[in-house]
Amino acid sequence: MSFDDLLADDGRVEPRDPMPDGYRRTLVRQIAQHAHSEIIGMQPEGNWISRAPSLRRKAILMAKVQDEAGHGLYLYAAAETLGVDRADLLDQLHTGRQKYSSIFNYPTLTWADVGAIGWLVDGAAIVNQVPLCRCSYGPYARAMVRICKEESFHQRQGFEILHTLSHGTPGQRAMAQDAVDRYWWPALMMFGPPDDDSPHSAQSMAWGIKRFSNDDLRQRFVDMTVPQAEALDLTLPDPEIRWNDERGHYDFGEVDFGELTEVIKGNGPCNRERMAHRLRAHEDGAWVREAAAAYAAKHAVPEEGAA
Ligand code: FAQ
Repeated sequence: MSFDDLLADDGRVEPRDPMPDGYRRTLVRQIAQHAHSEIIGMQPEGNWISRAPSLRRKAILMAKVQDEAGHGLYLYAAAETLGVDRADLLDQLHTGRQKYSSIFNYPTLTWADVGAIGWLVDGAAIVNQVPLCRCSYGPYARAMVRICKEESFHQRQGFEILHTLSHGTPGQRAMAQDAVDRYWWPALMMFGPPDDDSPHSAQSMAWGIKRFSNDDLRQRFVDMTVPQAEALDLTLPDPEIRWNDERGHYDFGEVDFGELTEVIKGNGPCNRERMAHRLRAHEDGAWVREAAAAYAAKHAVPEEGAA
């Protein structure tokens, strides 16, 4: 079946199928950015592992951060099915030629930020990623199924942290509210620029890579989150949020996309720190990559038909 017929039939494109160069390039760009986000996304929460308020919270947080590493690895593996090399993708991240999500350039100042990341950042990630389980490219879609299951668990974990804090002492409650105040707008920016300013959306939707536009997903996230904020007894820092009966959605205030542009350009509060940490970790891990390569060379299974 041709590429166009396959898409028209809502089929899945597999690695050896013919595909236009632009489709392949778009997938590599998006999957690599997604993988990089998972890996850099370990840093803000990793910052609290040694200071988690109890052994139970520490064990849960370590498991969550490890899950993010796993997500990065499935996604690099999905990108490799498109004929690119993982080392090359990492090099593009390290030299600033490939992006990662803006959200991970914000600091985690208090323990409540770990709750806000779980609730809002994983919550936004789920809204964005559930439709990607139906992405036209098979390996990406299949990776997303497992990732979404784990992200749902992460989101509940963040909600539970905030619920405990918001029903705790006045100081804990204030800490939870402050975290939500700082993370709300950056979470809305995760969905990308508005549809009118999104250069890739139309083509990505035509190719069945993205199933919904950035603004549609942002609205879906607001609609899902407002009732959850009520359940937490916390407020969202936007006085314009109100139910609109006519639209059947919550209205909300204007997102500062100027801030998103600045963060993407490298001028967010933690961009430099995140990249410096990432580079250091990569250099420190050189011996592991060398050992793995030496082991693989020693134990290589000869290909069928080889002498
Ligand atoms: N940050 O034309 P569009 C997670 C870039 S969740 C940085 O709209 P597109 C889980 C975009 O790349 C976070 N850059 O682009 C977790 C493009 O630049 P380019 C990761 C952004 O691709 C939770 C340009 O702006 N999730 O990690 C952002 O159609 C907790 C124009 O934009 C994914 O990556 C941004 N927010 O739509 C981990 C999901 N927004 O490439 C740890 C998959 C846009 O031309 C802890 N990705 N840009 O140089 C997607 O769904 C899409 O790529 C979008 C952007 C929606 C992000």
